[in-house]
Parts: sequence; structure tokens; C-alpha cells
Amino acid sequence: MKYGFFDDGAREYVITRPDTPAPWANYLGSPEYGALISNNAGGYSFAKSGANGRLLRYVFNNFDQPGRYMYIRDNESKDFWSASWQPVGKSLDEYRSECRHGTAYTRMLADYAGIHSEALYYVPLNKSYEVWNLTVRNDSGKARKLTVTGYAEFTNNSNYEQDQVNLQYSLFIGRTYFDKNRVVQQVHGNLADIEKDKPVDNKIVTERFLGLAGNPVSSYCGDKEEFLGRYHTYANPAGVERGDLGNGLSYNENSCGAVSTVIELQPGEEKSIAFIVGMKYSDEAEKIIAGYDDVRKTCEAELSELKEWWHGKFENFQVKTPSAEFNTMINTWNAYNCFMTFIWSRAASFIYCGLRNGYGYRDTVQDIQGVIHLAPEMAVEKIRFMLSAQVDNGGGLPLVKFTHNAGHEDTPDDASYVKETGHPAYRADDALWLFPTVFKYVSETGNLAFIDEVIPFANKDSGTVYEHLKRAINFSMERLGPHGLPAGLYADWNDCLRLGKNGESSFVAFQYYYAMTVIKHFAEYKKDSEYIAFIDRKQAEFGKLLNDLCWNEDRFIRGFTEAGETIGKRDDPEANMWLNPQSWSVISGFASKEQAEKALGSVRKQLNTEYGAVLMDPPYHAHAFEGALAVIYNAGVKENSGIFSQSQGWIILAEALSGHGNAAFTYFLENAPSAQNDKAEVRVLEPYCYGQFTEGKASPHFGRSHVHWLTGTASTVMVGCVEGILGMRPDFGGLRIAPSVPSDWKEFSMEKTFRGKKLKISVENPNGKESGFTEFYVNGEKLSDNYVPESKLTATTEIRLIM
Ligand code: IFM
Repeated sequence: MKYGFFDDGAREYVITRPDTPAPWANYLGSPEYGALISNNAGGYSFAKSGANGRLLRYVFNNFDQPGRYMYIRDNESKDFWSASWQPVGKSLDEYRSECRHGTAYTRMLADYAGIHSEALYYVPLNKSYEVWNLTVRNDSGKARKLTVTGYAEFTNNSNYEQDQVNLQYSLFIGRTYFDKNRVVQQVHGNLADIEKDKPVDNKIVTERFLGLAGNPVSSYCGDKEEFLGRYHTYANPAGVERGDLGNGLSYNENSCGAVSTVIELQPGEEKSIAFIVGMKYSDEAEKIIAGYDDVRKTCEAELSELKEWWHGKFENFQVKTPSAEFNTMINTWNAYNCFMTFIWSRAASFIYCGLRNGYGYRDTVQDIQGVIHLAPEMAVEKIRFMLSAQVDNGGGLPLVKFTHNAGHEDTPDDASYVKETGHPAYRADDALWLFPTVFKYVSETGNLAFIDEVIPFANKDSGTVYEHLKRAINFSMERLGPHGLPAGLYADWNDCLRLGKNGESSFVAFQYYYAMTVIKHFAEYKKDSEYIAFIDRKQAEFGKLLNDLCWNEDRFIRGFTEAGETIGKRDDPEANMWLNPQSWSVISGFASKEQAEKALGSVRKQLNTEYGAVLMDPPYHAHAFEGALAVIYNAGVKENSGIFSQSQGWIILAEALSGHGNAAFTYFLENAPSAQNDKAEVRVLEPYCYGQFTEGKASPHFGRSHVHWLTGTASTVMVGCVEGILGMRPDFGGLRIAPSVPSDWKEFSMEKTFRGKKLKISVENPNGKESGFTEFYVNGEKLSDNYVPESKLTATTEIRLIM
């Protein structure tokens, strides 16, 4: 079943049926002012922090309420509806709606009772407030008189938990007042007469507002109960029903911001107004609202600016292939998803309540990879930040606070850090993610000077990027388990796999092996021959060990527990086959050709399904070892044999690196949101963004996906597709182009910005190959290798590859 379509020209997803199986969301804003909005206007907003800056309320587990509601009432018939289908929810026989989620804006179009409305929601670029621009047009043949009402449900406290949990306090600190064109809510308003900005018990007055631009206010309300009316709901607020909000204000209990305005329209006439919401003192709010005197013009200009900014980033890599599902993901939706994880980490969605006040080390270092080819200048800022969250012993801080103060942080070795963050120890993999990320950044940009940049460590001292990476190697080297593989520490990538402090993880072993290869590239640049010789020796010894310990006929095992049990053997009754060691054996460059073929073949045979490969199989029921925490989840779910979407990116990459274009693309298609647009009733999640996991074959809801938007999947699949399938493989000296595509792709093209130059790449595949090349041309010159050295780049470089 379908609920909408991709409008690729506009870079919008268009929802034509509003009764979607889940709230289908979009992100507005930036870390200065963030907002989520669903296709029915549900969602919340926060200034600076989802945990401490919450200003619009959203009730989780309550199917998408409340939201940014705009009600329209016909003053003659007294009938009313909303500019989004919900909350009034008119019959879809009479109410036509279309929701267009775009890049950091959402537009909702509706037609009901001869009135056409267009609601545009956005946060202007570099501003910290939100705009709800409503345009109404009279499409009926007679004059109409409408009352339009905007409603924002303020939290009673900027701290999300205080608002939701500590009601004996938060209900008694709020009040509202009306000023000219806005309802203003004061939190801790009783402190207003105390010397300005002087906190009492760390509290000062904060103000939020909902204001109106473009038409005079006819009535207002600052009290939620009065607005709704007892035993009414958002579907039939008493104030909207009456056509007059009654001008009530709140003193204690729940505040809201609601203002109405009367609009008279002749046939064919239209009018544009804007409700503006923010967390600002009233005098600043007044100035902001005044900026929208010419509503239409201002909103149109701000929307163009937003689109230009976002689309400009995407233009740095665009592809035209025979697959519409692939194109829409790579050109717009996966790219946009990558920016959302890059910006929001795992902080705020309809699943993440906004409480996580920091970056997970491994998550963020991986998220960066998804935007390197689109915005290397943004990527490097975050790489610096994450390097500054590396402890001087080389390990990563498991949680990097949003208030991170490099050089002065406590570490997992300090009880204070453990108490504050809840992370009891180092994780085995965190700092190892730096290797692919830093390598990709330097290779994309050619910015080799970055290697010598000095960056502080989290707790004390500083060192060059090269030194940071060396210490990350040392961290693993100094923490080996009894067999000589990297010790499990608190966990590896898999949060639910506790092998024990002295257990050993093959996944981390492959990451470590790969890290040694990467550091040698940097060491070569540094002409550090002694270190190269040292790492060469270590890597050879380690490789032999890895092979002897972890290869098991047709698969790599998952590791050893502290108690010495082997996990992931062929003959184990449960969890005898794991996805990540197979893909990483290839990505790391460790697996021999024969091992790679066998391991990837085993994945296809035992783990793959029509929705992607499950994380391991069979799921844990009765034979879980003590640290196999996955067993707490239902079988087929999350780490317990769910289709963990992040891992799909790695299997795509592994197949592509092995030259298996058909298999790589099959994995892409199985789990691609866009490829399931017509299976919305199965997938449930938005068809334009990734989810953390899809329920596996062991679940009765096989194919249903969960935990939208904020998932490492965005970056791993992007890398799997761009570096793997499309074969864009930069290194320090230039760009290798080595596509690994479905054999039925006869031709495709790409446009890429690379080191300030525009590359126009066309690929022909006359003989239906999956990988390899027969001819390669750069600006008409035939080269023997499928590699473009930087010296051959011109302002516009034409590249032709024949497979
Ligand atoms: O790798 C983790 C991630 O850090 C948090 N979500 C789950 C993943 C797999 O366990």
C-alpha cells in the first residue's frame, strides 16, 4: 500500500494519504533551535537542548499529539477543520490533503469546504524561532468569513523531565500574558522583579511566545484547559468551536499560546499570515514578528534560502542510474538522513525523547562518514571535536557531553564520569572508528596538513592527529585478551554483546587490523619508517593469530567470552552465524579471496531475507551465554536476530569490494526505504528515511521497521553505495573509480565535486558486467589504470569508464 511518492525534482516526499501507519516526520532547524514535525503537524521544539530547552510539548507513546495546530473556522456554517488533517480529522471523502516534506521545511496543502490552505512550517536559516506560514484561498463562489487560530502547547518547564514528571513543581511556575500580537508564557515569572538575570536556586525567568504577523488578533488564550474546554480534545477545542478564544490567561497549571484572527475573502481571494513561535523575551519577540509585516514575501525568501543551502550540499554528489529508488536515496533522502544524524546524533526524534545530552563516540565518528563527500568542511569540524574527546590513553569517551570541555574532562577511569554519564567503562571499538573516518576525510580533500594539526585530548595534553591515531592503536594493543585479540572491555559495536572485560571480539579484531593498514598510510606520509616496520610486524603476527583463531570453515566466529567460550561457531545451537565479522573480514582487507567468497556466501545463505540480512541466526532463546544481552529482546528484534539496518551498509560495501555488484545492490534494495514505498503497511516507517532495525524472520511482524531517522544506517549505507556500488574511492593522491553495480545497469553517470573541481563521470557497461573496467579516459586521454591522479583534474573533468 502506498501513502505517497517521491517528487525528485523538488526534493520532496509527498504524502497523499494523511492516515499514514505511523507519524511520518521531518526535521526543521538546527542545534540552536530544533523542531520535529509529522505529516499531521505533531511534534515538538527545543532551543539548544532537547533535554533542557524543550518549549513545545509532545507526548510520547500517544500517537502524534500535540502539535503545531492551525484551525480554520467558517463563521457562517460554524464548521471548522485544521490545516493539517489531524487533529480535527475531517472525513477523507471531503478533505483533500497533501503533505510535502522537504529539506528542513514541511508544507501541508488542504482543500475543504471551498477553502484551499497551504501551511508552511520552517525555521529560518541561522534563526532560533519557527514560522508557521498559512495561506488561505477562497475557491468557493461566494464571500467567506473565516476565523483562523494557531495553537502551541508550551511545556511548563524547559527541562523535559520536570515538565513530564515533576508536576507538583512545574504546574506552579508558569503564567501567561498577552501583548499586542502575541501570547507570552513566563516560566518562573515570579522572579521577574528580582534583579535581571540573577538566578534563584539556578532559575531565572524564561519567556516563550506564539505571535501573529499579517493580520490583527481577534481573540487569544494562554491557558490550555480553557482553550480546549473540559472533556474536549484537540479535535474540538471549545475556543475554536465558539470562534472566540475568550482572552483567558494562565496562572499555574498548563499554559498554551493560542491566537485567532478573522479573515474575510472574496471569491478567488487569498491571504497569508504567519504564526511565529520561539523562546525569546517579549521585546525580542516583538521585533521578530515585525520582520514579517510582508508575510508572503518574507516567507518565500526564507524558504528559498533554506532550499539553496541544503540543495547546494547535495549538489556535491549526484548520480543518475537506472534505479529510481537508488537515485532518490543517494541524491536526496539518504544524504539528508546523513545530515540529520550528523547534526542530531541520537538526541531527538519521536523515539529518542531528547534526553540524551551528548554524542555517543562510535555513533558520531561513524555519522561523520556519511557527509564527507557532501560537506567536508562540516565533517572536519566534527572530526576535530571527536578527536578532542579521545582520552590521552587513546580510548574514546563513551559519551561526549554537548558541553564537552576538551582538556578538562573526566574519563571512565573516574567515578565522577561514570556517575554522570552512566557509562561504566571504555568500549573496545570507540576510537577505532577514527581510522576510516579520518582516512576518508583526508582522501576526499587531499588536506594532508590535517595530520599535523594539534588537537587536545579529552582529559589532558594534546597531540597531532597522527599522534591521536597512534594512541588509538596503542589503546587496543595494550588491551589484548588471553588469546591476543582485542579485549571485549565493556562492549564492542554491539551493545548487547558483553563478552567480558577479558573476552575477545573478532569484529574489533578486524577493525584493529584495518586501523593498522590506515596508520601505515599516514606513517608513509610522515616518512616514519621505524613505525611502519613496527606496525608491519605487528599486523603480520596479528593476522596469523586472527586467521588461526577465528576462521571456522565457511565463516568467521564472533569472539570469545571471558570464560573461554567461543561465540558464533558453525555447530552452536543458537547464534552460530553473525553478520558483522563476515562483512568486516572483507572491509578490513583481511579475508583471503577464498574466505571472502565463502563468508559472503554463508551470509547470503543463512542470514539474508527479503528485507535484508539478520544480525545473527538463530536468535537467542535457551542457549544465551551470560553476556548475550540480546536475549532480553523478542526474537527477530534489534540485536536478537533483527535486521539491524546499520549492518546492511557494511554487507553492501563488502560485496561491492569483492566485485559482486548484483549482491551489493540486492542488499541495498532489500532494506532501502524508497524501495518499500508501496509496502508502507509492512514497513510502517517513513519510506524516505532509515530506521535502526527491521523485524527479522523470527518475528510475526517480519518487515516492520523501527526507530526512525537517527541511526548509523544513514552513513553506513551511504558509504556502502558511494564507495562500494558506485566505486568512488579517493586516496591521498587522487580518485579511484571502481564501480560494482548490477549487471543490468547498461550505463549511469555521476557528478562529483572533488577538491574544488567538478567531475562528470559516465560509465558504460555494454557487456553486462558487475565490476572491473576495460577502458578509462580522463578528459579524452586513455589511462591504463582506473585512477585519476589529482594532477589530471581540471575545473571540469570529463571521465569515461567502460566496464
Ligand atoms: O552500535 C550500537 C550503537 O552505538 C547504539 N545503538 C545500537 C548499536 C548496536 O548495538
